[in-house]
Amino acid sequence: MAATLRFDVFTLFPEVFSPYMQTSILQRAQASLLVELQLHNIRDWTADRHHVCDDMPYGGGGGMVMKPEPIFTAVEAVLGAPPGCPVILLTPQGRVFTQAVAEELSQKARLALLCGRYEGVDERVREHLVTDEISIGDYVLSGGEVPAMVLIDAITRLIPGALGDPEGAWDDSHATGLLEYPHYTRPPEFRHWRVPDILLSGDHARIARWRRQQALLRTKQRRPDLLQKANLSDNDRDFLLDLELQDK
Ligand code: 9D3
Repeated sequence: MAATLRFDVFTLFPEVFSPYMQTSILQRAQASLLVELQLHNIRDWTADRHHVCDDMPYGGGGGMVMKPEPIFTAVEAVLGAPPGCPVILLTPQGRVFTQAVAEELSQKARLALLCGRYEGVDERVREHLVTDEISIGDYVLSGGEVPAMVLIDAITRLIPGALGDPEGAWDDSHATGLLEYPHYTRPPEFRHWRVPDILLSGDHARIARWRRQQALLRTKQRRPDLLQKANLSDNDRDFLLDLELQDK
């Protein structure tokens, strides 16, 4: 089988990707040719003796800006001009990455991920090379490498066959729109803390109902915003109404 999704990552720090890409799910997805990852060091595409990738901002001010030439040269050498696939810039100014964005991107055959460093990239890269800009949330990181790994991880999990268990992706909290119910494993008692009896009962219908209610309770307590969009049954709504009455 051919690779179903190919990532081309353009970065000044390719070495930070390898250890994470060797962890179980990502490693297996690559071994089974469901995803392919190619790392490209932008510095390899500089034309000057000192391999300079950054320069001072026109107009002054602090910080440095990534130069356009090595980025255009790298991306066009690997993907052609114009590139025939999305070129995603990881930037604090992008649209926020969500499970819905991961699902959208998992449909593509190839994705180029461009990791910014310093204060950012020359605006001509955004205007004439980049097709999409993504942020992973409102906090300040040092560059786009960790965000690129976040995308690769979340997108790879959505490729059919990437998880050992074909049901695996379905039960994920953000796939159902609710937070997860609590999990327990052996031993049944640890430091006098017991696993809830219902989980030991073998009554699968009651267990399923308990888990659903725990998921609803947690979501209401911690992420009430998620309940607005969640797919709720009449039973779910009854349970949530009861919670309001009891004020749990
Ligand atoms: C503190 C510097 N900021 C104001 C002058 C601008 C800024 C530039 C570059 C802030 C962060 C970065 C580096 N971050 C990323 O490249 C980045 C990022 C992030 O910081 N948070 C969430 N998602 C992303 S995606 C890329």
